[in-house]
Amino acid sequence: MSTIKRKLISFEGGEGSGKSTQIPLLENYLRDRGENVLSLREPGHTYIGEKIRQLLQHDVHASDMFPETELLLYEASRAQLVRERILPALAEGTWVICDRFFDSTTAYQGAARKLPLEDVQWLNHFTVQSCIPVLTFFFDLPPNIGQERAQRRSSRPYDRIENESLNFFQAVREGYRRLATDEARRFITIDAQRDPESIAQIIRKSVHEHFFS
Ligand code: Z5A
Repeated sequence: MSTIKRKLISFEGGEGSGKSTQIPLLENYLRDRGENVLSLREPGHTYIGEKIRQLLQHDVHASDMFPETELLLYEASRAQLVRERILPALAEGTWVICDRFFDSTTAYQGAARKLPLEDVQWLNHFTVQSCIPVLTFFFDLPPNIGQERAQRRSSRPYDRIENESLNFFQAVREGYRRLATDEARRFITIDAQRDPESIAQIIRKSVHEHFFS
């Protein structure tokens, strides 16, 4: 059980906040130290999870999805990912870096969709049990800046979640900020408007302090 707690790190934040830019840099840092690393994203990264991701984000016939259905689909994808990929990797001593994990559900389905927080948290717990990150980096960014960045990066049409209003994404950000305050020992808030290299330095320093010193 101590292995499970030791090497799981999650990256959280709104769209375009820089998570996928930073994850490979942390991977390189750990590999340079001789560590094995597995990076995963949510939803997805299992056969079942990728089917769920397609349904959640890109299926044009799924636009009338109810919030409760959405919540359960994210949890179903995560339940598969934890058991099929994360726990076996942790058991063999591999580091696991998750691009989103259960805090996304608290922020998006809890704070923004306004599903009852105690139900969301109960389901999160049911899904991951003791598989909880030691460290969670929260990339804090005004949502309009995240949207501009994401638009600049790709000209593909918005997916079902990206189509939500700015108010929705503001509620997501507030949800994350509450989590970061409530779980201050696990969360490290990063000002995502900083330049990528200084963010990478903060992440390396935090990982070093938490795991190697
Ligand atoms: N979701 C949910 O509702 N409930 C859940 O439980 C879970 C997920 C697990 C998954 O999105 C969607 O599912 C997500 C929440 C919901 N929807 N939204 N919104 P996804 O996997 O498709 O994508 P994402 O997680 O939102 O990530 P993203 O849009 O790819 O953003 P990112 O990875 O954080 O950002 P990035 O790709 O690293 O950077 C974006 C651009 O900014 C890029 O051009 C970079 O070069 C640039 N960038 C990066 N860092 C910087 C800095 N520091 N300065 C300036 N520019 C930068």
